[in-house]
Amino acid sequence: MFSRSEDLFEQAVALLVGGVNSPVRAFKGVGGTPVFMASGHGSHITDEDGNSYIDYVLSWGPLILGHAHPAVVEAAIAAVREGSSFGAPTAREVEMARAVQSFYPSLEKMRFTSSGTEAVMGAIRAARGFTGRSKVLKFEGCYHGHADYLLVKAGSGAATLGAPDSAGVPASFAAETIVVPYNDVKAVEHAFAEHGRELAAVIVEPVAGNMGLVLPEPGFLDALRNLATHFDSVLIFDEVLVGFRIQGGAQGWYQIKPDLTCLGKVIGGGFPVGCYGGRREIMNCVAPEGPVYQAGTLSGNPVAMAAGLATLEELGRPGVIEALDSRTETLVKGMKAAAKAEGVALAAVSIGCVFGFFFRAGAPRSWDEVKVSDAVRFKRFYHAMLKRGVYLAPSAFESGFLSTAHSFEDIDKTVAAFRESLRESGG
Ligand code: KE4
Repeated sequence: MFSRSEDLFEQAVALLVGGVNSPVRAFKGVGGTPVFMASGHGSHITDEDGNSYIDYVLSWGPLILGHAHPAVVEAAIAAVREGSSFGAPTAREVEMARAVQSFYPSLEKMRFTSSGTEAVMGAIRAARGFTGRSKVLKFEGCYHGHADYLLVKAGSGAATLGAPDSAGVPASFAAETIVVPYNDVKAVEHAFAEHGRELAAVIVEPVAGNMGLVLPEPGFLDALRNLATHFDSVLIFDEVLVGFRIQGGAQGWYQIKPDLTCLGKVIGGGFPVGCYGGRREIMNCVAPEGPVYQAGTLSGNPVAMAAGLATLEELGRPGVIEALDSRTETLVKGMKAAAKAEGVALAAVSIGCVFGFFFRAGAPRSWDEVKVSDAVRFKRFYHAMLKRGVYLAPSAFESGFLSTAHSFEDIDKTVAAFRESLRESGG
């Protein structure tokens, strides 16, 4: 079933660290050989052995229209035919900024980058430059890319590998980062009481998608907003993962206006992209307007902008996002019903078109509650689903994503596979 992937993996590990170009792809969280993908169309992805899967990873979120959507493919081809990069300003970047601002009005001014990590680095540096302070408050289990000072009790691949605190990060860097549990208002109040006037920024995934899917409890985001305002710290919403997957973004959904927002994934339509932006007076600290330097050879790349614009155009069509949310709800309802029928303790959650599930009773509120879910069972379950043609993130600490290409037939098949896999992975 996977002989070509096994052969390729053997070659890959001799050349690429762990055989992959991003750790979470290495299947360390689920065991076995990573599946090498060859193509994707709509809601399906096909591996090098010809096995086809309903894809809920979607390149870790970007492919909200599914694989190889005609509008995105045509836009990218048309763009690349006119040149792949200029290292000069282009009309498309202006058009893209206007499109992003129409979805996210809080981005008064913005800057495009080539990854979410760079967007977060830019936002943090702008906050430090604007406030003249150095400390940053983050939350356990949240992942904001691989910048040194944020690889402290991080989620996603760092949590999957059991290395939430990366080697190679000088203690002096980590010392500038204060970490408290997600959803713990008392801990945040305490951190501000102790360090408030030293805090340049509070960065949060307003909906946490990198420890599985953990939703903010009522009052949590309000507390961050009020405390950041009171202590003149910059509130940064990292919406790289949930951006455009929740109507109005997490900031619109929960009606909390951050000072800066980080975006990525969806706005590149599958091409390298990131974006940070927000209050004009903060963003005007960034070069060439101000003294905070941030740059990038391929920032605002014309092909990525074209693919992103095509994506946002499709997404903005009437009823598209609502239909996507409704299918996501249908999927999660089916998961819950399957778990109930099989007598399995399962917490399944969704918001917009992002979902997550945990082998435990009750939706977790924090990393401490996530990490006690049954990750061993998840490993057995993961391979049972893979065998049945459903491709999930190879980690218990990631979220799942739907696209506009996922049909109700896909969802029915997924729910049937879910129930069989619960049974098979039991014990
Ligand atoms: P990138 O540098 O990977 O484009 O974005 C970093 C990032 C920043 N903020 C949030 C909330 C993110 O989720 C991410 C990246 N997400 C992970 C998956 N959860 C990327 C997958 C990977 O690392 O291979």
